Formats: sequence, C-alpha cells, structure tokens
Amino acid sequence: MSLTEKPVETAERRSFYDKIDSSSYTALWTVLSNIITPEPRSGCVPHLWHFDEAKSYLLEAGGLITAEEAERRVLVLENPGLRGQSRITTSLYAGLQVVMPGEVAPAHRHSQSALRFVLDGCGAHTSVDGERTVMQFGDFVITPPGAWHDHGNDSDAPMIWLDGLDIPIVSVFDASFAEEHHADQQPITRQPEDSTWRYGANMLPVDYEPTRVSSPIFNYPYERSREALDHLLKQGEIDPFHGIKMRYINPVDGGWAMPTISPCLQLLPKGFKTQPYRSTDATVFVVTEGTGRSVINGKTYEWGPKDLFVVPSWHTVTHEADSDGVMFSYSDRVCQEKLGLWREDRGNAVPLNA
Ligand code: GTQ
Repeated sequence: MSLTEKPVETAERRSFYDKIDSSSYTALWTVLSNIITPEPRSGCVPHLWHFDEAKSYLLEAGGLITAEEAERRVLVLENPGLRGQSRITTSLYAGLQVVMPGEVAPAHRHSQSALRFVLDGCGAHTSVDGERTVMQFGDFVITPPGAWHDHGNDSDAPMIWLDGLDIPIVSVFDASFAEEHHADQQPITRQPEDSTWRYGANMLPVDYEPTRVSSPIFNYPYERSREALDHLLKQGEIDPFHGIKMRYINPVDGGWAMPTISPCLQLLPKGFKTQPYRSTDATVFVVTEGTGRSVINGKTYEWGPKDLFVVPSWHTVTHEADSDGVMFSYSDRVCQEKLGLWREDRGNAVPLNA
C-alpha cells in the first residue's frame, strides 16, 4: 500500500476492473496516487503574454465584431496547459476586454464575481447597482456576484482592461446563474463615487449592515494605492519575498475585497531581487510599471509594462526589477484560506500540520 505507487495489475485484477467499470465503479487503489498527491500537481503551466501582441489582436477583434453582438468583446487568456477550458489557472479566469469609442457592453448579471484592472485608454465607465465609475489606468474595480453591470466608452480611444473572474470556481460547484437586463444600460440612481465616499473614507454609515459578500467599495483608484506603496518604500521595510505587497481589502471586515479572489498591488524597488517563494495559490500578475524578470521554476520571463504572466501553484518564483516595478496580482488565496488549504513556503520546511 502506498500513496505514490499503484499495486501491480494482474490479469485477474484487470478483468475485475473491466467488470465493475461498466456499472460505474472504479477501484480506488488504481487511481489514488493521481487524486491525492503528496504535493500540488497542476496542469497549469507558467506563461507570459506580451501586451503589445494582445492589443493588436484586440483592436483586430474590434473591427470584427461589436461589443453588442459579442456581449463582451474579450480575448480569453488561456493557460497553455489548460487549453479549451477558458481558464488561466485551475480555479480562475482571465480575459482582456476592449470597448471601442461610443460602444456599450450591455447590462447583465451573473453568479460569478469579476474584477477589472484597467490597462489601456482612459475615461470609459462601468456601472454596478446604479452607480457609474469612470476608469483610469491601474484602477481596480469590483463587480460583485449577482450585481447588474454594463460598460461603456464615451472617450475617443479604445479602452482595454483585464477581467479576472472566478468562473472555474463557480463551475466546480455547478452554481452558475446569469441573466440579461431588459435595457442595454442600467438606470443610474447614484452620484459618481457614491460608494467611495460612503465606504472608502475610513468611515461607514452609522447603521450600516453588510448587504453583500464583497467590499462595498466599487473602484480602488490606482493613484491612491500607488501613493501608499511609495510612502511605504520611503519607510524601507521591504519584505524579502514580496518587496512591498499590499492587499485590497473590504473595509467592513478587513478581509479580502472579494469573496473568491485575492487582489494585491506590489512594488519591487529598483534593483531588488526577491527570495525564492512558493504558495498554493496560483497567481496572475499584471505589470503596471517598470521592466524586469521573474524566474518561475528555473525559467526566466522578461516583462515590461502591461505584460501579464501566471505562476502556477507551488512553483518557485523570484522577481527582479530594473527600475521600480509595480505589479497587480490576483489569486484564489481567499478561497483556500476559508477552506484551510492555503500554504506558503518561504524557504523553510512546511510540515502538513504546521
Ligand atoms: O464584463 O461582464 O471577461 O460577464 C467574461 C464574462 C467579462 C463582463 C468577461 C463577463 C464579463
């Protein structure tokens, strides 16, 4: 008996397996070592997408189909190890969405949570639950599960952002619901930045009771998050594994901003090289500033502004920045924490019950 080796297959055993197979049984000992592994064994592989290439494909798609007809004009970033599954990691989805000037991506809602991270263009908007926010480069915007949302671009340039969704997680639970709004754009019932003033000023309305599982803040502007990183850099307390890495939180309970996705912003000081690190949450990184490289399980990926790359679960990564580097990232860490699964390795041994 072993967790890592299968028992030998005799003719007698083989014929038994064949016999039970037709009645929908499988002998656990023939599959155990595939399903309970001593360490994460993922089909997800490291990969980097260059933004220049992505942008040219997105603009080409812009001439091919309208946002209206496509519902969402998005190119899915598919992990090369998971082709055909619309996922960038085992548990998460990533896509690049383009909204052309004058276009509307019609209102709909679904069980899946979404984040937007703005990469190119400025001044397009997205609306959630009657509030509209105008998006700028680097803004992190939340679409909570079940919330009506539509996007529009009143600027004179195409706008491109990264969509991060928990589609594979919802799919594991077979819990997907979606519907279209009767109008292309939902009615706007709140002032712009309403949620920022209500929930994002280190105060909450005195009788506030949470009405949703994600943060009530709609848009976390890049300018503000970036400024925080700069101030912390001056303080000089730099984590050897992350540089300066901050999580986006829900101000109501201090937890992660989203129920299924953990978003972060991190600064790698010029010339700084992180120590080898691995964790069980496969992570999608988006560079906002700087150039540098990340080494993932021994292979080097060179990056520049707006490039995207993925580090699979339990793959060792180091980052190095030539100039001050800034990266947005997201993973399923919050889910793993809730389930008691999340682990990291900062170069020390990590026993199972640690
Ligand atoms: O903008 O609502 O990339 O519903 C995939 C599904 C974006 C969106 C995606 C979506 C959206």
